[in-house]
This record gives sequence, C-alpha cells and structure tokens, in this order.
Amino acid sequence: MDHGFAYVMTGGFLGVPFSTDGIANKTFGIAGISWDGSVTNRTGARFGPRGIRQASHMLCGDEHPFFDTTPVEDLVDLGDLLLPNTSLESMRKALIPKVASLLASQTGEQQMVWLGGDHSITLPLLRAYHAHYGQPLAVIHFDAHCDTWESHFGEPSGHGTWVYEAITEGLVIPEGFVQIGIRSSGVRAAREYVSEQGGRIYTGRELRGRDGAGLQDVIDEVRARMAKLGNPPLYLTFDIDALDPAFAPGTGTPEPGGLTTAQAMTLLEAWYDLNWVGMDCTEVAPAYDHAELTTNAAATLVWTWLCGRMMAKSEGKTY
Ligand SMILES: [Mn+2]
Repeated sequence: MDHGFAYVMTGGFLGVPFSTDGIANKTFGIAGISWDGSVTNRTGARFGPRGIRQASHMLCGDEHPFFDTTPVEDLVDLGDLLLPNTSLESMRKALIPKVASLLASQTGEQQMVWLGGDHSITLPLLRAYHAHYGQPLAVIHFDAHCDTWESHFGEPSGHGTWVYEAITEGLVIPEGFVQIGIRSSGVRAAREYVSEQGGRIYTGRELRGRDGAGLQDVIDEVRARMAKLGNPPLYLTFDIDALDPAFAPGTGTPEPGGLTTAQAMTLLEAWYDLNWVGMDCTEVAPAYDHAELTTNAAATLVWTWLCGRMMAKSEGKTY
C-alpha cells in the first residue's frame, strides 16, 4: 500500500503533479523563481520554492476552513523556471519571455503564483504583467522593507529597488500602491516614497496589536482605494519578512516588530474578492528557518490566496 505522507516529496505545491505544459486546462499555475543573487544580507532564498512546496503538503488533504474549498483539482505546478544564476540582468532577460509566454497562454480566470526567490524577481514580473494587461497595475505589497531605494549599493537594481523602479517606469498606479508592515531602518525619503507618490503605507508600528475587528478600517480603506481607481488589475507581492521573525525567521533580512501570520491571514481572507491577477511570495530562506515556521506560513498564505480566488470564482465575483 502506498502512503503519501506530508514528508514525502512526490509532487509540487499541494502535492499536485509537476507539468511542463503551462496552465493548460487548470485554473492556477505555480512556478518557482529560484534566484537570490540580489540580496543584501543572508542568501538562501533560491531554496524558497522547494521549502514552500514541501510545507504545502500538509495543506492538500481537505477544504480550507474559511472558504470551504480546495484548489487541488484546479492547480498545476510548473516547477522552477530554468534560469541563469550569473547576473541579475541575465536572469531577468531569461525570465521575462518565460513569464510573458505563461501569461499569454492564460485564458479567462487563469492566474499564476510565483514562488521566490529574492524580491528582485517582482520587477520583471510587473514588467510582464504591465505588457500583458496593457495598463499599470495596483499592488498590495507586504514587506518589512519599503524597497524604494534608488540604487542597490551602486548597482542600478537589486531586491530593494523594485518599488522605485516600478513606479518610475509606470508599471504600477502610484495611488493603487499599498504597503503593509514597513518598519526597517532607512532614510525618510525612501520610507515615505510610496505615500509621497499617492499610495498608502501601513507601517509595522501602525498595525501593532491589531487583528480581527481591529483591522477592519485597513480592510475597508484598501477596498475603497481600489474601488475609487475602478478596481484595476491587482497584484499581490508578499515578502515573507513582513511577518515578525517570531513567525518567519527563515528569511534574509529579518526585522523585529512585524505582523503575525494571523494578521496577514485576516487581511488576505478579507480581500479575497478584489480584482487579483496574480501573486508572488518572496524571500523565504529555509536555511535560517526553525521548525518550518516560515515555509509553513508562506505555504498557508499562498493557499489562502488560492482558496480565496476559488471562492470569488464560485460567487461569480469577476471584474
Ligand atoms: Mn523585505
């Protein structure tokens, strides 16, 4: 008798089989972008996708307790994209056509989830989404770091510059850019850049000790902000270091004073029916993890987003 226990690695995210045929007839595709050549401090996010996949195997058994659904039958895992690890420029040059081709093959409600990798992967992803949709995107950006630095220690681009680059390149709608959990040290101009551009920053400090009904104003404000903009295509980028190191120690640049996993789940559950078009989860570095706290959190957040999409779809909530 065969036993598919959670610790046996026989499949991709949620245990689904790996495929090389694109999203095909499924609703969701998962792909890993195992790049960590742009980090500032500890390396290791290249092992994020496999860590998240392994942790996700505890989630595939049955339905989500809030959404009463499971994406297992609607999901395909495309494995990790085959990319050079020589330079950021070479990696991005190879990545963009792969992403563009996957987006071009999307029909209807099909959507991708990208598993990082450090946060420098989000800029080429946004370039591809911007080209695909032919319009700038709204973004909800969970992170301890503002990622608005104008250079990466003398280099033009890194894992802490992509927000600045995405805004200056016109890939995103500045007023539709929402940051959650920001708290790292940094010059004020960088820390406040997004709000100076018309976006909204919910700092780690602002969110301390707030969950459940305590987050309702955040939930409502973001919904209202998106509605006011006409609910443009909305992208979720979740840097796992938005969570407090107590909940996600396995990351390259941990910052104390962050969100609980539960706070992040409350927000993602509440925003399940926004006009999402895709998501990534970045900066998971399993080598610094303890007891798989971080990979479990990342897998659960991705699963929550997917189950929310399933729920929105079943309710006919399309834009
Ligand atoms: Mn970060």
